[in-house]
Amino acid sequence: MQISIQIFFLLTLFIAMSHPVNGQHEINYSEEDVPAFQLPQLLQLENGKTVSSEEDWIRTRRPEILKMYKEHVYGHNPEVQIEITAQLIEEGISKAFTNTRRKQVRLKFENQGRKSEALLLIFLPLQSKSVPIFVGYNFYGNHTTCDDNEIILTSAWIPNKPEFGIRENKATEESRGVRSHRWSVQKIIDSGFGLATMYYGDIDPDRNHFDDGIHPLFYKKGQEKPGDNEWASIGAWAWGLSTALDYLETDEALDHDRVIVMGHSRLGKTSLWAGALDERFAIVISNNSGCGGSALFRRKYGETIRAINSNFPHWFNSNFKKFNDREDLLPIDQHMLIALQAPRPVYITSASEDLWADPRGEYLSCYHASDVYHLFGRKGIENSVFPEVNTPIQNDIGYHRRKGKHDVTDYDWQQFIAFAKIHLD
Ligand code: GTR
Repeated sequence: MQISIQIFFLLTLFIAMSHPVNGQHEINYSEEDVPAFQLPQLLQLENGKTVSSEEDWIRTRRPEILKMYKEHVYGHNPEVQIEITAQLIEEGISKAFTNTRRKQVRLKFENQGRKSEALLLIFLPLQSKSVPIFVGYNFYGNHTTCDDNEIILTSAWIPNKPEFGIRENKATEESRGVRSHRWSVQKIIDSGFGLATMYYGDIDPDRNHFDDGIHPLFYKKGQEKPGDNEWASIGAWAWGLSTALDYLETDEALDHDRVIVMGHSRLGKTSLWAGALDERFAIVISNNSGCGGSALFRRKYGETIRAINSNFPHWFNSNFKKFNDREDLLPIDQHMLIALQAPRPVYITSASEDLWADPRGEYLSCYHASDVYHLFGRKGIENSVFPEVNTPIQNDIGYHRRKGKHDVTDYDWQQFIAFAKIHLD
């Protein structure tokens, strides 16, 4: 008896160790262990008919896919209208760069006595009209994106990062410029583009709370958190990008038809979702976005649905948790999210060492999305063979796999600028 209890205990321990909880279990990094899978049909309507024209796609298939994403993954954005005001609160020549103008705008959100606000930082070439502009979120506050001392510190909650001088969840002077390597501001300006950035936590702090940020402004009476099929954090961040775009469209210096949304990692998932919801974004760029971004869920390589839902339960809607370990039951996969950008140019990147994000899965999504681009007479990713590192493809679907780690580098910006120049000129 004693022995069998011991064996039972050991067996339980063994099972627990091979299936650790908290989303870290069964992470696969071997191509050989990628399961055989079938992707949901991109070009088959729910009634079984095949999509064969642009019209079929625009009128029927695209709305079908968008609805599935809202229902099962990122959530429906609420239909409530809130009050939004924008105020230009600072303007000047930036001493951190040459030939660069800076503007700072406070966006204020209000509904039924609840308030929240965000700071939008804009850099523009000094002498210019009709400037195309990149817009994207930053992770630690606008002041971390460069060494410009005039940038106003956010008052929103920030995750602590002692090595950046961020303690007690507050922006500090010490953290100015700590993320400047990720923002090639001078290069962007010298190439004739503007850059607008906003701290994503100004819209919704990245923590598993739904009583802060923008969500509570949209609640019905008595509501305390979003419903199972409603937006979570990625949905809110995507909404914030559209709100920033509403403001940019009022700025006469900008070309409103050439606004490019760019995001990295969780914010690259967000840029794809923002581009799917809001077709005013002329180009969509998603850098190293991995699981829930550009990577195919069904490959189960690197981060999985269970892992992401365990570590970040607030990113996707509650319905999405039903697909933990059940990827095959999802009615969508991420080639469809990329296809939702069509026919606009979309650029996806991977980093060679960023296996958690599944670089090959990110590439294959682009490849499988291409049929929709073909409907519009555009060129997607035409070859399923994984390209070498640092060999960008600049078709209407663009892609590169940069050598190195999960990050945004000057090399990435060089390709984004080149891509924008090819497709927007
Ligand atoms: C990781 C997460 C990824 C990615 C990344 C990031 O921890 O698992 O999906 O979003 O964070 O945003 O930096």
